[in-house]
Amino acid sequence: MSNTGITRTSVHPNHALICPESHIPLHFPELPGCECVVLISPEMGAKFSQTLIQVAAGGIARPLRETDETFLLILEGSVTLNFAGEQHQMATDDFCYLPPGPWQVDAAQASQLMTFSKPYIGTDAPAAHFSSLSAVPAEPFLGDPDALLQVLLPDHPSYDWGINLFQFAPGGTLPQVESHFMEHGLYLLEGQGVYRLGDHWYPVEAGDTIWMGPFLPQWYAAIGKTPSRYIYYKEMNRPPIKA
Ligand code: UGY
Ligand code: MN
Repeated sequence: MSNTGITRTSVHPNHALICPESHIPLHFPELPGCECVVLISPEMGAKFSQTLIQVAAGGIARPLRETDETFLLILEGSVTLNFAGEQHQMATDDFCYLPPGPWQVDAAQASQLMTFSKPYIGTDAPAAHFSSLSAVPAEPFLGDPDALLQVLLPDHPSYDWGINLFQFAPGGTLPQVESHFMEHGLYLLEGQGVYRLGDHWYPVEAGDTIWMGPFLPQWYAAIGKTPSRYIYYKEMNRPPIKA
């Protein structure tokens, strides 16, 4: 993009759109060979973090905070994930849930990862869970075949979050303008659309990140000639802080 001072990135007290042209890669000493872009973090007002990690061949990724639980998706590449003395080979579209504690990713080739992370709410975090996007069934959301939902994590109250994937046919929409206390962190994997966030309507496309704070009115319409897909985090199975 030419250097005109123009960006679609837009940050507000209760929502944010973070676009690739405003990513600032960081190097953390604990993650040798990694460039990290912190897309969403508590500095913004969120109660979780969402991070894009570009691992060079031979690089090592670890939790930035071992007290956090992590959801990790391989956006591209192939890595070995070491957890609790076991090695898991993971490639593009594979994902895992990791409870608080140490883990390590060794990248044999350049790979791109995305993580959601936050302190676990409760005392008995779920065990680690490994799967792949293609292994999870897609169901019509509220009966609409143009909005297919994949629920990526097991339906169990020990999980204090849900990570889901939506696929919209061109012209598909969220069936209502939602407003709920649960936050979202969202990464658009494919396609394009228009996201309503509060009283703003944003054109969005693959590579964009969205933070939605509590009760933010939200709605999505997929436009373009190809399907659009986004992965998102939401709080689950826990009451509001003050019910
Ligand atoms: O699960 C959800 O709240 C979802 N329907 N929200 C969203 O996609 N913005
Ligand atoms: Mn929602």
